[in-house]
Amino acid sequence: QLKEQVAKAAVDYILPLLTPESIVGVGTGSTADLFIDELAKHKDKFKATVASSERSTQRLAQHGISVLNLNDVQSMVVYVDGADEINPLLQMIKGGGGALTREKIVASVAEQFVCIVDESKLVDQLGAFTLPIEVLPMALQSVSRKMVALGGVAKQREGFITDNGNPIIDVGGFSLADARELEGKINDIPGVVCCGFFALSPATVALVSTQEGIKILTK
Ligand code: DER
Repeated sequence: QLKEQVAKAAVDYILPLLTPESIVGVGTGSTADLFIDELAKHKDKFKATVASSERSTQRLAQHGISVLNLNDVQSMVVYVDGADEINPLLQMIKGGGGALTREKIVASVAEQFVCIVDESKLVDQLGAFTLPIEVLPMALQSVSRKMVALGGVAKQREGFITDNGNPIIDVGGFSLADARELEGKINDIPGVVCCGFFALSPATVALVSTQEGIKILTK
């Protein structure tokens, strides 16, 4: 129930930020699912949402919450999403659920990124969790070779295609206290659509559910 606790804590955290005109950015994953269910109890307190995946779009719509196209939104007060790992700099690895590209896009439009995790996601070094990289189909092998050259071990995520119609390579073998430089290098590899490092764009705040209750981490 640590995930339920942090999902509820996230709604309590953002409620004071919301007006009837507010747009809320919504992440993807099992924690984000619980956040959506909690948010639905307050759907009269904001205008609409923008979602980071078809999965979250469907769950929001099932609650009768309006989901807008990002192209119709100029700004968003907050983006709420989980992470696979988060370090003390609030840098994350995301993409375990395969939604990293739309997550990074929606997060980039929000005034603040509220990351919701249970304590198992807290790390000092990013990289125990494999790094997802969304690539264009023709670049699967060329990007994999580049990642091996950078010290990684690359494996295509079998039988998976993102909402954007692209495959994902999961790359292990990294251990980084600060992932900004490597994120920049990966972004520059031809064929890379997006990688799961959120180091150049870290969270603003992390709500962490622990056995002793909710911790709020800032940089
Ligand atoms: O795929 C993603 O980026 C998800 O947010 C993931 O990082 C967290 O998923 P979880 O809440 O199911 O652990």
